[in-house]
Amino acid sequence: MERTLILLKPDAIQKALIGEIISRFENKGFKIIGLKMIKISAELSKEHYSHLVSKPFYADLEKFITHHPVVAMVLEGNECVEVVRAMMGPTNSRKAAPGTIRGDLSLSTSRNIIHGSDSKETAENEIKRFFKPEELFEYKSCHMDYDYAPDE
Ligand code: DAT
Ligand code: MG
Repeated sequence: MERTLILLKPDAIQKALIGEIISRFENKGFKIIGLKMIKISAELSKEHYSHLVSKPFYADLEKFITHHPVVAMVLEGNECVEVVRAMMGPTNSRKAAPGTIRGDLSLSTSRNIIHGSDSKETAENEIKRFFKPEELFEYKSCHMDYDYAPDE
């Protein structure tokens, strides 16, 4: 089953949106198989945002993401990488459609509430970066108790 890494960024936590966002993923049908609050180190930030370290906004991004707690989460579900990216909306929250997480909860690009892996390959690397194998859990979810669709 496909997995993806989510970070609820400091702005989501400061705006008391943790429950709101987790509810969206639970309601959609994704299974939370890992969940924790962490502080990201400068080293981890540079690794996670290696595609952005040379950008002019990187210093602000690193300061923002390392000075405050974030919530890290692994979701599991059919095609969850792509579905979560659609639920998030694009990087610039002002361009994100109403109904998406960024579209409903932010007006910003640099403070855009949430990170979600952008491909299956990235997701595998990011999950290993943020979670030890023993921090991920297998359990029976309520979706197994109803007559769910065969592709669900
Ligand atoms: P995404 O988070 O949608 O995958 P990304 O990987 O290109 O986008 O960038 C990672 C984060 O870096 C993004 O969520 C917010 C910040 N960022 C990206 N482009 C930015 C910009 N032009 N100005 C300020 N911050 C930016
Ligand atoms: Mg990205």
